[in-house]
Amino acid sequence: MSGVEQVDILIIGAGFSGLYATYRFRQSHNVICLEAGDGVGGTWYWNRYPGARVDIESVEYSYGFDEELQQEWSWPEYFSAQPDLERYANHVADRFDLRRHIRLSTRVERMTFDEAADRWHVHTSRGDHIVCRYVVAATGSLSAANTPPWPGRETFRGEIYHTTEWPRDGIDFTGKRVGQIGTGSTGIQAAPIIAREAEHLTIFQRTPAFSMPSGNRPMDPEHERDWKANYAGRRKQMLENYGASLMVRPEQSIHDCSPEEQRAVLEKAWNSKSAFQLMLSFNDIMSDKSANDIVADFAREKIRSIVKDPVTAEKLCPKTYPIGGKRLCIDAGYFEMYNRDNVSLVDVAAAPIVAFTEKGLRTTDAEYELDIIITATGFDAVTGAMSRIAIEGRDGVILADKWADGPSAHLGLMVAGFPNLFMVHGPLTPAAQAQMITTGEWQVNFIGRIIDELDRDGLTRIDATPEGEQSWADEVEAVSRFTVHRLADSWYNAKNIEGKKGGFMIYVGGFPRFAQLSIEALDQNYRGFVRS
Ligand code: NA7
Repeated sequence: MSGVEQVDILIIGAGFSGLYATYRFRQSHNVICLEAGDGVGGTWYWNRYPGARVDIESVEYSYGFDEELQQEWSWPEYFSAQPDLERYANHVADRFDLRRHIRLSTRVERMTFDEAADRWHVHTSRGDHIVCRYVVAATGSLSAANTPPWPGRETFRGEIYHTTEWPRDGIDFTGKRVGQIGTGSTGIQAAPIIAREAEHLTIFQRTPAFSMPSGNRPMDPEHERDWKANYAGRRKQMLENYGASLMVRPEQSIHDCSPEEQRAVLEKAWNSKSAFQLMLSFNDIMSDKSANDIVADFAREKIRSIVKDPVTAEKLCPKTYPIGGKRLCIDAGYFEMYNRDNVSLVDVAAAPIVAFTEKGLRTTDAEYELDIIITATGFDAVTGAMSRIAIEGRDGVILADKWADGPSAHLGLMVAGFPNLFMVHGPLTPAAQAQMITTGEWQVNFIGRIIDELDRDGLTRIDATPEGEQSWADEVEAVSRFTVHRLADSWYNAKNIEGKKGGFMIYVGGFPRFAQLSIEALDQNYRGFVRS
């Protein structure tokens, strides 16, 4: 036996998009799906930190490809917790008999394109060598951990965990002095739960976050029945909205309202039990800085009214970027947590962390003694997962080198010089701006159309052209000019990691425009692509 396996389509990742790709492509092709984890679910497999929960309603954040699945599955809460999402991923893998195509605990390490044969050679951590016609990379936009660069990690006598590499058996915080670095969506979810267990929790904050209460609650059976009676229409409607969700912006400008009217609308949104409603209160919050300022003032007022110590409250008030400029966080008792005696806040923007020490963490002005350190420091987002695989395309070009100054990808789908390699939720797609499961299904179906048409036309290769990449880069840049995202440093624009280059990592023109331009490119004789 040569040890070399042959398949038509190789899928990387058994997260929600990878699972659907496995389902979709095995109907017409021979497929294999490789997954680094020892279970399916991707994001919802790895992120098992306490409080991990989706911030989109689960009736929306779920698959729409199979009506029976929609009808039989029940979400226990409005915003599902990680264990329920992981359970759902496992259910889907079993129900559709996907496991026989999935190889777990198998990390793709290296891939090379054979130009003479139009085949990818894929090598894994377990020594597999698989040759395939197409690769579908469903590697996730938030899957490569961003680990703080400080020296001394090996000298620390306690334990260190990144939130996205959480041990399956959990962590016992009882009686422990815990330090948590990072106050993004993840940190804000985890901290209140850790605080309840730990002897003391010290939060190391570089930038304070805007957050609104999630309003999560047990599923109302009437709400569930209503969704189940209308799923087909609603899924279709979702794809017609900016965020591939039924959450929509009203027509009204904040400037058309009196201060009293503004306040009443914002107060209603804050208490709406509908995450993100605050950002959807008026039509201009995300595009007009002066409109945004009014909402940001409102959110800061809320922080000051919740946090009793005025010095702590002031430190928690974001003042350097617009609300929603970084993704709005959704919390369950985050600001209230600072009223506990066993929680303290350290401003590491004023005195940055410089090292791990034997006893804990050292900043420029103090040392903090800790038993457990949690790094809730986010991700080498969007490009990290692909750049960490040695992907060699045409003429020996390595993908990470090509992306050294920032990612390029025509329609966020294909990189010129890397034929037959498709990305789902790749760089320059509406990742995180649009509900990921539904748009992942859409992108997999779009890739399906491309492969079917290659087969139909007797062709074996598709590549993006440099002109295609440039036209998409221009579109990504043009639409980003109209949003307040430009005014915040975040993983959206590669500014969450020192030294990382690149402009806008995601497409902020909305899902319908993204989909329309993608379809038009194919309809117009594969504009921006070359097929052979
Ligand atoms: P985020 O949103 O990137 O947040 C990471 C947090 O970690 C944020 O507060 C960062 O501060 C902080 N951070 C990162 N590096 C450092 C260093 N070196 N020193 C101090 N603090 C640091 O990641 P999340 O995991 O919370 O959320 C990611 C997405 O998941 C989110 O957008 C949702 O879509 C779901 P900073 O703000 O950069 O100053």
